[in-house]
Amino acid sequence: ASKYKEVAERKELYPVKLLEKSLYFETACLSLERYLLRPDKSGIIAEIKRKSPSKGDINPYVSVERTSIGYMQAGASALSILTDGPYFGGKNEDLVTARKYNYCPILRKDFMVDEYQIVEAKSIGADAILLIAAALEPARLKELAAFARSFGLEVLLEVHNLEELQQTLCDDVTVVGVNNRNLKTFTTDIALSFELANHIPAGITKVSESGLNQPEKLIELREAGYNGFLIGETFMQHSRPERAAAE
Ligand code: IGP
Repeated sequence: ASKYKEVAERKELYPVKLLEKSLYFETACLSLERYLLRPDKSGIIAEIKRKSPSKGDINPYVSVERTSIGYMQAGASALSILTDGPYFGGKNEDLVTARKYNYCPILRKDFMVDEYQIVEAKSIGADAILLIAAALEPARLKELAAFARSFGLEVLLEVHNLEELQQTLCDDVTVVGVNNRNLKTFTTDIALSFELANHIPAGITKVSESGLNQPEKLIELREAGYNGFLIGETFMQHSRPERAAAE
């Protein structure tokens, strides 16, 4: 609910008319899906996350420049930048910074509830947005997905179970992320990714999200059909996350 208030406040400060002047509206988005499927890349979506509700501070003073450049040098396929302030200590400027130094798809990671945030995502240079099935009515999620597509932004649809998947999958979604983190207990279990793998239609690009801390598991997940691996904490808990990503 606090997101709605935050969005209303920003709308006042930076009306859509102003956002639309951003030069990024003249730039085509890079396809997250295409980068995940590139055979010369790892499939890793490397995340910048300063803190989280489950862990508290992880790396509050991280350098977005150094970390994002290092992630890409280490072979990441894409970047995930948390822009939510209250829970994750992120900000829009983090994405702007990552954009400035990297040529790769960038996922804006936030709780999207309003069209305004999608215009904003495009205006700061994002290539893809996250839509969380657990946080939106299915019809509303599909509306937001179509709106995002109208700007060329790709949608990563995040699900936690079969029901969410079946209710929200639509033509505007090309990438589905299975979040291994249980939102009630905050614990992660990769078994969920293996369970849901066969229920995601062929032709949809599959991403496993959260709790990925063993290289062997990425290999197993790839064998199960996953092309993408969203990794935050495993990298961010190191003082130099980009070095952890290179290992
Ligand atoms: C990364 P982890 O366990 O590697 O730090 O997880 C990512 O999956 C997680 O940050 C995430 C997230 C989200 C954060 C997944 N979905 C939605 C905020 C909102």
